[in-house]
Amino acid sequence: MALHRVGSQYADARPGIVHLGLGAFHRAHQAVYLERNLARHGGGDWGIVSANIRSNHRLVECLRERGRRYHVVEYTDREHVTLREIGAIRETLYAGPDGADREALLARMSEPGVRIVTLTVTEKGYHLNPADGRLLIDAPPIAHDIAEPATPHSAPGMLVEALARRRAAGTPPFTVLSCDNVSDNGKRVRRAVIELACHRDAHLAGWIAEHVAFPCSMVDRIVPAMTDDDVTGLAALGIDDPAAVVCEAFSQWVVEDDFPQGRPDWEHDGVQMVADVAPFEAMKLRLLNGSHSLLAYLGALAGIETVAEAVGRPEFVTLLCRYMGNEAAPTLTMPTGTDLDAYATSLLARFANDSLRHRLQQIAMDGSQKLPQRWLAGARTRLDAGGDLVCTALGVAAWIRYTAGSNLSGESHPVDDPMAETFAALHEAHQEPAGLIAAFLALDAIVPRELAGDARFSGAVLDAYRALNESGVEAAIRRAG
Ligand code: CS2
Repeated sequence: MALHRVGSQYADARPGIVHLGLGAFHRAHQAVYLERNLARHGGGDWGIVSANIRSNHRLVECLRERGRRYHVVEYTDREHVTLREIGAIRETLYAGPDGADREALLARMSEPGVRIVTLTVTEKGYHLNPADGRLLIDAPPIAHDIAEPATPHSAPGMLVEALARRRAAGTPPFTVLSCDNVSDNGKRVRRAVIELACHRDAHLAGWIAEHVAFPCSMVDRIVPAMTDDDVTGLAALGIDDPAAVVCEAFSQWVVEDDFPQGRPDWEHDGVQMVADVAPFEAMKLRLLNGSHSLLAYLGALAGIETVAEAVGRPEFVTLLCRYMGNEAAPTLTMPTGTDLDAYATSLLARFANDSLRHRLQQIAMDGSQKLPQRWLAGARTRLDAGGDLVCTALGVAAWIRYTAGSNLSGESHPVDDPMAETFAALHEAHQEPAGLIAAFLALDAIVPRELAGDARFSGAVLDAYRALNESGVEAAIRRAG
């Protein structure tokens, strides 16, 4: 095996970025770009203070104990591995509900030297209605933050409180950069923050609307949750690092260039700084993430465990080609020169990387939050243009069947989704496919009304659902094309 090692060598870096959501993705994506930046400058102003606000206290402690250094293991394939040591995270904090470091985090976010706050809190961490982007004011963390804004529990609450403190101190605001797989992520987090601020003080909300920049960004790197096999693989490389992350070699970050208080010179670190992220975001969400979700639900129903195993089956490759080429790509308007066929081909190669164990169950979680931007927004465009939607409808049918909590052989799996209880109640109430499909499509927090009301779409989902139950995943895929 060819192992390439890259150490972390600069002496120090001042904290210029606070990050909310110290998960595997942040460690393998944004922190790697910042590591490159700090290495190039021999340190500088853009060290990261990284915090968890909801879960994983243990990781925060673990990084603290290890001097905040960890490894990113990038697999091009089984034979080519790059091992990076990362030192860009200079401080880790846990500001979960017990409040341990909450004040320390808010104090950091209020420092003039901190000019950017980045987020990977997952789709559900913004507490927005997935279908229309309105703030869910009854969600417990948001209700708490409306009642007690100075001790926030949610990500939008943290942002509002820190911005209020900066405003009161006459400190210019930070720029807010969402790095989650949400379409228009900057606009969405802006809306969440302003709506929440309105509950507190209209002047604060007005100040945020006028002075705070919320650029959009598109992030891409496949970073599966660590498995026991990964840990064994690392031990074979001589790495004993409980905070290590394993990922593919590919990485992309496209960022809207709107940072009034300054930013790292990311363009020299491989970040694409652009005027408009929207086309890149839609391309990635619909082609990559949309394909992932197709594999996740159909694969899980067929008892398949990982992405690489699924794309090892010809019927899944045919399905993805058809979905990307006929249903997703035609909904995109890309800058001239973008080669969507080449992008789709590169995705198939990335999915086939069997040095990663990317579990379908991981991708299948939180479907209620993911499907609107992955499948449903494009499906509306497609129907408006009079196109067909067989693969998307099959995906939706598979998702509905998946939420019953078992695969087609009757083996059970957990349904990990903020709406899991609603799904269970719908399955309980509707034994007949027609009623069940109608009830799921009527969930307007997920399915846009125009789409649910379109008989071509609902008919296709019902047909696909019946085909799945009657003849199984492989036959249902064959039927789709
Ligand atoms: C995946 C993503 O879990 C999921 O839903 O589709 O995490 C995907 O691996 C990343 O967006 C790739 O950039």
